[in-house]
Amino acid sequence: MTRREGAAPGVVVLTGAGISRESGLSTFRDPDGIWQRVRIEDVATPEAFRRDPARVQDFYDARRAQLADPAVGPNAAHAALAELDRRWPGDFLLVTQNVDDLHGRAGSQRLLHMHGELAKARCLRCGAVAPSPPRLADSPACPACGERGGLRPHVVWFGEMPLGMERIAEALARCGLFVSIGTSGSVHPAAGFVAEARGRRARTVELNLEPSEGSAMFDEARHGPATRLVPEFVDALLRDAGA
Ligand code: BV8
Repeated sequence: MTRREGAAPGVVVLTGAGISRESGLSTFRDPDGIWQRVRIEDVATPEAFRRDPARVQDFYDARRAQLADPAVGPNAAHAALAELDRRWPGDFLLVTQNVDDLHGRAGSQRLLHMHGELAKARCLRCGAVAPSPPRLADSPACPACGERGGLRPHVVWFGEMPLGMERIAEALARCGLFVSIGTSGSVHPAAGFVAEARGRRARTVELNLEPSEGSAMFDEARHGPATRLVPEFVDALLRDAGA
């Protein structure tokens, strides 16, 4: 990466469940993945929540409880992206599909959770978003309006509009480098971001354990565990930028 006229290009990073795999969290579509154990239609759609709210709350309560496990924490890939955020001299945005809190705990600041966050709950009555109680299945009261039993996970289900799409579109329109890390490229609209970046002549790089569904769209693809690939990539990027 050479610096253009002294201005560092804008960087957009997209992450998926693969970046949290070495922290002990399951991915979705690997052989031991979450969607191999439960069906999306049963736990991750508004229809599922209307049909059987207890089952959906239990599904997210169990995943939220994992985040409280002392054995689960940010890994070297999360830490490297937080360092890139701190030191990159140009525009930077980390867009994550993940609902875990590991990027934030690693120190990432310019961070956007496009599929929401397990650690937050949203009130169906007043719309307030606040830190989630450990278990929503117990129908806790909304801290803003006091309504009991009206809290849902602040997570984007299938068929719901992802969060921050305007900010993401602006960042992709301005970026000179798009890096996709730990995602199978099977969920839209995130899977389409590489095409948007290419359309703006950005350099596109995939760092993933194995080729994703969209691998052919990337200028460059490196395959291996994120805890090895991401620190290496970030070190080289910062070195080339003189940052
Ligand atoms: C919407 C939160 C419209 C919930 C999630 C176009 C074409 C086809 C379908 C659609 C389309 N447009 C819309 C759709 C429908 C749908 C969709 O994409 N369906 C797919 C399944 C076909 N999309 C939607 O419904 C989206 N909404 O479009 O709304 C709209 C418009 C107007 C008004 C209203 C609505 C919403 C999608 C968001 C759903 N919520 N997450 C939760 O977490 O429970 S998405 C879900 O998949 C996951 O949560 C995850 O975030 C996401 C992506 O998965 P990945 O992160 O990629 O994980 P995966 O396991 O698949 O892959 C892991 C990768 O890591 C693998 O490649 C593996 O090799 C790699 N890996 C493993 N270990 C490592 C590693 N890499 C590095 N190191 C390692 N150690």
